[in-house]
Amino acid sequence: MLGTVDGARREGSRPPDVADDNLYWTTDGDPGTASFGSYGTTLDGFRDYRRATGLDRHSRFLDPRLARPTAGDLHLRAGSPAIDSGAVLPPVVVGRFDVDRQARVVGRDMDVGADERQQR
Ligand SMILES: [Ca+2]
Repeated sequence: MLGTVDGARREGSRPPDVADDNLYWTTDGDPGTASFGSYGTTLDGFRDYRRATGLDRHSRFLDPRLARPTAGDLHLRAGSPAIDSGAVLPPVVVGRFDVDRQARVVGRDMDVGADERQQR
């Protein structure tokens, strides 16, 4: 659940200045086996990636509790660590609606990712 930084994409030669407050997960749930691509280099392991890049200081590696990811349903289930833990960004950056064209903020804060869980 990582967004892109337009400036970094244009630059193309260095990692983004800011990547933080993300939620990462792999199908095996092991942060040590996660691979992170960074401008031609692959870094293995969540801890090593953060150490090498200085990015994602406050990001977490947790099961996001997606509804049915193997069926392509990436909605958040109750108890997801993504709920109400998104970075506070203005609507001009994230829009007013989530991926389902529903309210972008429900509850205390924005959820991490494209979906905003509508049920409380
Ligand atoms: Ca929320």
